[in-house]
Amino acid sequence: MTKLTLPYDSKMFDEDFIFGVATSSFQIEGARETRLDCIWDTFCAQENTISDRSNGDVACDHIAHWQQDIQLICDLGVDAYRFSISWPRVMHADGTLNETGLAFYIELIDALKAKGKKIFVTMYHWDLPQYLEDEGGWLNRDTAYAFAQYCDLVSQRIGDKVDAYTTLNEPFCAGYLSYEMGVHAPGLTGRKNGRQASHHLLLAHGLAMQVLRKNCPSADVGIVINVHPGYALTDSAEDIEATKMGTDYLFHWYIDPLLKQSYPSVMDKLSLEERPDILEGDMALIAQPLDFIGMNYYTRNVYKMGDDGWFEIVTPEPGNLTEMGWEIVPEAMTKMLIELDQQYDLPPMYITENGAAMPDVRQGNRIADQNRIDYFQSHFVAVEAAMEAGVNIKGYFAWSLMDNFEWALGYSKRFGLIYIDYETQERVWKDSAIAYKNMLASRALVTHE
Ligand code: GCO
Repeated sequence: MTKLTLPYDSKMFDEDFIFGVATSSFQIEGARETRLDCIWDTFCAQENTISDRSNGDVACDHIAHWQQDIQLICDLGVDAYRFSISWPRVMHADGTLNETGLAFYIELIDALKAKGKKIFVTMYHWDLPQYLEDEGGWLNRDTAYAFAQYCDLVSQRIGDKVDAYTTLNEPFCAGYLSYEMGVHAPGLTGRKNGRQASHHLLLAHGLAMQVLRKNCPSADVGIVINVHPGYALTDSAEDIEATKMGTDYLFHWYIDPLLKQSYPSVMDKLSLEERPDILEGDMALIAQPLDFIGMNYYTRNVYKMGDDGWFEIVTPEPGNLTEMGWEIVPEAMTKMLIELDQQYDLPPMYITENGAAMPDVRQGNRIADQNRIDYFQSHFVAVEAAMEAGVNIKGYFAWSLMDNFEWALGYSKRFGLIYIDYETQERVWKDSAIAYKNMLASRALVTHE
């Protein structure tokens, strides 16, 4: 097994650079009977939504195994744990707190704190309570206010125990994949739906920023977005135009409102009926000052112009792909980080997710995932190169602590450092977990001047 290494003088070895692991509530928790239903429960129960027809009822049964999972986090030697709070676990449908649900997170946070871990809490990783979806979900503007209220009640209680709050994880997925493409819960389609849901998500972010800042003055507050750097299939003017359209529509749509108080000009290509309803003052509300921005990076998108004058994403050729069919292009990560730094007045950044699904095979108690180690290694080099170029990156979180429910692909894709045997709930260290642990331990040998 080759190791994960960083050069001795790596900026990622700086004392204040944080390494972590990340998860999300619906993907790991299970124990569905102890919370309200969310849109993913409903979606999973429909036909042809989840490739292996699975659901989140049990998942990694983290609610029962959380102490063991904290021990894994400690044994890995990471500095920080990024997880999300399940809205339907901590709130009742009448808008009051569910004390039992909240007690779970308080115990989890206190135990992590006692071990000296930094806590990065995500308030929304896509598990919208079904009772809110019944009222229109993210198509209903009131959902943004309900989100702010949930953030208010929860943060009054966990307040400054948390080092960093993230309002939303990936509004692109929660808006576009869920309300426009229909591939994520609640499975709606249409441009108007996607754009409107995305706008309300961003509005929810702005409202929650204000609340979290007020309640938790010593915590950092920000948002996590996913980035897909765009590349043109050919250097034809059409493909270059398609790349700009695609990148604007799928990526800048979610970052421009935060940092520039506007939507990108691809909005002009939409008919009036397809554009989101935006009320006066919304854009200013969305563009709250951020303490940090989290970037989730996995791959790039290659675009070509479609016959209808709209962009198309080109499926990558077989070869250098992960199990998701995603192309492995670490240099696109460096290029994108540097370009973003030039294009925007960015707050400090974290890489809040990066990792790979691989065709893991368990042989006894060994999972020899050299391919995942190689993925991490090449992306460490990519982050390092961006930092060398002057980009302010404060930390890196591997996705994911353990194998989990990969949304529409169910349990068929494994992203974990730790392998989960879903029959027995046994946790098994993959080679990549051992390599990550060893790399983190090697930091102790580095002296800081
Ligand atoms: C996302 C989510 C994670 C996914 C991961 C792999 O980026 O889509 O934050 O929940 O599991 O990214 O697809």
